[in-house]
Amino acid sequence: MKIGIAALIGTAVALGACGGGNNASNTADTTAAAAPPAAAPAAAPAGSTAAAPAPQGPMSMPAWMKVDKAKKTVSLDIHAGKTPDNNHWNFNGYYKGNATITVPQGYKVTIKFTNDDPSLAHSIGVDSAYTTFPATFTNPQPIFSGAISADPTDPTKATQPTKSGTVTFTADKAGSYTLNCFIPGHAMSGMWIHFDVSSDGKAGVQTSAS
Ligand SMILES: [Cu+2]
Repeated sequence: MKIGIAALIGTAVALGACGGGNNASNTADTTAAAAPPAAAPAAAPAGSTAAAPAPQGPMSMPAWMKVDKAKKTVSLDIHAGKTPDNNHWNFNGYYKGNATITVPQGYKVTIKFTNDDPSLAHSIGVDSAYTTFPATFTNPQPIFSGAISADPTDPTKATQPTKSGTVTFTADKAGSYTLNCFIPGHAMSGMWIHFDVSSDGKAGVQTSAS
């Protein structure tokens, strides 16, 4: 995953340098030179999906999300392949960034992750806020310690159909992230949603109108 991030940063820097043409050229040159040139070709694997804009709708609290403000805990009941949408490659029916889960900073989050896809294994974890996803993840490290399901990249060992597991972590850093599957090709094909950690106590789910 580190390679993926470096590649994405490299691309962003390159795009900025190309599109800029302004008085920041010295800075851009310096930054571009610092990025490893080898990263560029791997930046945009064929078929990767561009990020959908984060949903701007009202925040609601679905039955699958429970927040205890006194205990500072959030429980999420998330099913991979809950609907047939996107070839079952979805979380509670959401995919390609068409939902945002927001939890308050400092809360302990427990995800009960169940795989309803009849045929394929899936995984879940909190990752960087990608704009495009790599085809494969190598030893992915979640944003928060523990925030990833077991054997997340291995189709034979990740969460199998009808199985479930629990992912527990503390959302100790506010920001915008993604919740995605790490099986090769899945996130790239849309198996991801937004995951925000709020610094102001906000909690809930927003979805894009469809
Ligand atoms: Cu998957």
